[in-house]
Amino acid sequence: MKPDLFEAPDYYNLDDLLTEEHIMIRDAARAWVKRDVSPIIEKAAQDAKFPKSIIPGLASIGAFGPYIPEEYGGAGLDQISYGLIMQEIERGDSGVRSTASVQSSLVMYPIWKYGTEEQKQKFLPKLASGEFMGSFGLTEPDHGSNPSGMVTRFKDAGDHVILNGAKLWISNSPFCDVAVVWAKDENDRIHGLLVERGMEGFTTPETHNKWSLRASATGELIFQDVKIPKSNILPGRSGLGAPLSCLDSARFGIAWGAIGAAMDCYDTALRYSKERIQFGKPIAGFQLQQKKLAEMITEITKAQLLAWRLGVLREQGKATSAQISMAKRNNVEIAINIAREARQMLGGMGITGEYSIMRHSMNLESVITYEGTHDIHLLITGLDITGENAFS
Ligand code: TGC
Ligand code: FAD
Repeated sequence: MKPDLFEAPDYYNLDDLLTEEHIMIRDAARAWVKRDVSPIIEKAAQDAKFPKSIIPGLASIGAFGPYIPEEYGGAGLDQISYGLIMQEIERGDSGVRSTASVQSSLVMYPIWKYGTEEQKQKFLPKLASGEFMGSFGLTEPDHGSNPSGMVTRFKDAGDHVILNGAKLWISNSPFCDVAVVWAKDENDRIHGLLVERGMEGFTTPETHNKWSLRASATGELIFQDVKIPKSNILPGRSGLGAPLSCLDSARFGIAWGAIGAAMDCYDTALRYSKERIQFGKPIAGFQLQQKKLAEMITEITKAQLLAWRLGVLREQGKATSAQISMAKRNNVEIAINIAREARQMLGGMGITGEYSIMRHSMNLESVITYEGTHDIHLLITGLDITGENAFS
C-alpha cells in the first residue's frame, strides 16, 4: 500500500468551531492512525483478520469509552471529542472504527448507564484498557430490522437464569470476553445480560467469506442452556428502548466516522488527479474530474456541519434519536457515493489495494446496513415528521 499522505480537508474552516482540546485529541488520533493503522490495515483486510496488535493503541487514544467517566477508566471527554476520534479511526478503516464503536457505545455505555456499581467496577476499567473486549448481541437470524421480535429468551432458575437462543452478525464476537446480550424474560420483556466467555453452553463461531469490513471480526453468539447469575443482568433499564439508546450513541459515532472514510477517499482522489497525466495534462484539469471533486468536498463540508451541530446538541442532552438517524443516514450515504466516484477517478488503480478507496467502498456497504439500514433510518425520519408509522 502507498504511504499515508492524508491531509484533512477543512473547506469551511470548521477547526474554528473546535476547542484546543478537540484539536489535540483529533490530531493524536490522526497521528496514531497514520503510524499504526495505515501500514498494516490493507494486509489485515486482505487476510480477513482483525489486527489485535492495535488494541492497546486504540485504548491509548481514548477510543474505548471516550465519554465514559475517568473513575471507570474512560477518557471523560465530550461528545465532539468522541466523534472526532471515530472520524479519525474510520479514516483508517471502518472495521477498526466498528471495534471501537462496539466496545464504547454498545458494551461500555449500557454497563455504565444500566449496570450496578459492582458490574461497572468489574468490567469498565478492563474494557477501557482493552484487557477485555466486548460484543453486543441484538440482531438474530430472523430479526434484524425488527429486533422487538427476538426469540432469544431466559428463564428464572433461582439465583440464576437459563439463556437459550442465537445472535447473528455480531462484531467482535469471535474474541469477545463479555457480550451484552438482549433477550426476553418469561413476560416477553427485553433485558440486557452480561454473558462471559467460558460460561458453559456459550459459543461464538466466526462468520467467514465477507467482502466487506474484512478487518473486523464478525460472528455469532450461541446460547445453549447457558447458566447466568442474576448478578449479570443489567438492572437499570428494560424494554427495547434500552438497546435502542445504545444504538443512538453508536449511530452518532458512525455519523462522524463515515466522514473520515469520505475524507480519505476525497484526499486520495484529489492527490491522484494532480499527478495522473492523460492527454498531456493532469486529469485534475478536466472539467468532469473537477465536477466529481467539487461535489465531494461540498458533501463532506455539509456532513461535517451536520455532525458538529449534532455533537453540540448531544452534549447538551438535546439530540433526538431521529436527528441521530438523519446524520447517520446522510453521512454514510455521502461517504459511499464519494468512495464510488473517487474509485472511478483512479481508473484501474482504484480497484487495487495500493490505495484505500476500494476497501473503504466495500466497508461502507456494511456501514450503510448495520446500526439500522439506510431505509430504516429514512422511515425513522418519516415517522418523526409525519407522525405516521410506516414500519409495519
Ligand atoms: P418502537 O415501538 O418504535 O420503540 C420501542 C421502544 O423503544 C423506544 N425507542 C428508543 N429509545 C431510545 N433510543 C431510540 N433510538 C429509540 N427508538 C425507539 C420507544 O420510545 C419505545 O419505548 P417504550 O417505552 O414505549 O417501549 O419500536 P419498533 O419495534 O417499532 O422498532 C423501531 C425501529 C425499527 C426504529 C427499531 O427497532 C430499529 O431501530 N431497528 C433497526 C435495528 C438496528 O439498528 N439494529 C442494530 C443492531 S446493532 C449493530 O448493528 C451493531 S453494528 C456495530 C458496529 O460494528 O459498529
Ligand atoms: P433485514 O432486517 O432482513 O432487512 C432486509 C431489507 O429489508 C433491508 O434493505 C431493510 O432496509 C428492508 N426492510 C426491513 N424492514 C423494512 C420495513 N419495515 N420497511 C421497508 N424496508 C424494510 N448486529 C448486532 O446486534 N450487533 C453487532 O455487533 C452487529 N454487527 C454487524 C456487523 C456487520 C458487518 C453487519 C453486516 C451487520 C451487523 N449487525 C450487528 C447486524 C445489523 O444491525 C443488521 O444486519 C441490520 O440491522 C439489518 O438487519 P438484517 O440484516 O436482518 O436485514
